[in-house]
Amino acid sequence: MINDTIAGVSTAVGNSGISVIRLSGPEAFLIADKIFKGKYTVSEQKSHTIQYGKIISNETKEVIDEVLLSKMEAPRTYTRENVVEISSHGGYTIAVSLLNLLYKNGARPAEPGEFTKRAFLNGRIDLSQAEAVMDIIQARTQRVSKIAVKQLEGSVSQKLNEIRERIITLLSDIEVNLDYPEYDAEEITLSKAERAAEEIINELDGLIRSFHYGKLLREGMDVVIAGRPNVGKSSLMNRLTRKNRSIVTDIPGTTRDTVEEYVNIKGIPVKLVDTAGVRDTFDRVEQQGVERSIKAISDADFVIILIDISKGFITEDQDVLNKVLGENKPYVLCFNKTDLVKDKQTINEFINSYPGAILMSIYEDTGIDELEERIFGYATENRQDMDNQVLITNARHESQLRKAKELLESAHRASQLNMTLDMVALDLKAALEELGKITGHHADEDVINAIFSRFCLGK
Ligand SMILES: Nc1nc2c(ncn2[C@@H]2O[C@H](COP(=O)(O)OP(=O)(O)OP(=O)(O)O)[C@@H](O)[C@H]2O)c(=O)[nH]1
Ligand SMILES: [Mg+2]
Repeated sequence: MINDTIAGVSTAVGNSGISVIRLSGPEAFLIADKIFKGKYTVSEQKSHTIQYGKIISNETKEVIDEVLLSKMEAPRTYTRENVVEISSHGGYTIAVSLLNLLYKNGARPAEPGEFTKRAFLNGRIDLSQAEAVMDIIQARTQRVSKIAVKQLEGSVSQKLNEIRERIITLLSDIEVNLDYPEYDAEEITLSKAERAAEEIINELDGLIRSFHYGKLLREGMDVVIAGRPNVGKSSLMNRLTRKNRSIVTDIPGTTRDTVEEYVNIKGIPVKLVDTAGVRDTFDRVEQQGVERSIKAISDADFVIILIDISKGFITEDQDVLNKVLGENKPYVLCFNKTDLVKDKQTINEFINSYPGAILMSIYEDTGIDELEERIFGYATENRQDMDNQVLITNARHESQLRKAKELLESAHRASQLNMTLDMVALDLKAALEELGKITGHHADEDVINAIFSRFCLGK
């Protein structure tokens, strides 16, 4: 039972137009009444209305600020508890004095994520929805926030409940057979279990597969620009970020370290990494840069290999390509500086020898759109329709789904091999538990605390 009242600033700390201080718990109205003077007391005020008034220190009688106070009576509130929100002028010092006043009058400082945790503990949302709240706050592109909002509305929870429901139905069939063996032959129930398990595995598989796209959307994708020196890597970095982020000169070996910058490519958050040109060198600084380039390639989700078409595809280019192939990374070849090649014949030969490569001139701004399209295409792999499906974006959820799938596979094997129904039931029950950890039906306290501690204060 939660019996204390918490308070916290829900807006960003610093100077702003207004700041909102939130109180939640059984004493919220009583505590607010001790420091608020308006036309009505907070206890008298109608629920879900706002009133104007003053915050007055009950020790010094000093007016702290003039405010608007919203009253929301349980259970129709964010936490399902009595909630008061005070909108004050947005200065840091005012927020601090107001909070201190609330603490002196019986509230306790809210921990990070504690308001949302209460919404979870009071049964308003499940764990996957609470995690979606944090994803909405942290979303880097609109595509990501759209998916998080769907999860908050319960898309993941609904899907999981459907799957849990199917497992429960199967389990109850098995229980009936165990209790009344005269009802059905055990083999019939076993073959029923085999089919049902197969269907459930397919459902789980679909969700697990959606995580590839979901993860890219949520965490972004690391795209590395690689190539030998002087091919235009830093120029491409600057063009894609629309900033003068990297130094560009005609001296090979200009970039000595990896340079990172975030960009939004058609709704996919991308971390672009410009690297030092890869070549054999005796310069010790450059050597270290080259080592970093190679490390960047091995950490990449996708590699852009840039080639200077006016110099042809030379051994050093092949070395870079071999590194990328050796790491088994998805990549695209871009032949840059086409503006320097006047004869069509050479260009055509390149296209024929390297199908799928992009012709590019950063000077003439050609090939850039095609490159962005290619990066987006890789991230989504024709998965745009997935925006409208249930999408797993959370690594914790994915790992629970995998555990549940393994247990169902074990149940499937057991029924296939005509083992006892008891053994099948055991696996199914364990799978239910693993799924329950996603929504919080079965989550243990440590997991719950770890999840909410990553929230920001006041949420
Ligand atoms: N003609 C032509 N020159 C280009 C093009 N793109 C880049 N350059 C020039 O190529 C030279 C090298 O460009 P950078 O972007 O510094 O090349 P880099 O690959 O980062 O080189 P390192 O950092 O030394 O590895 C500069 O003089 C650029 O202006 C292009 O599309 N056409
Ligand atoms: Mg460079």
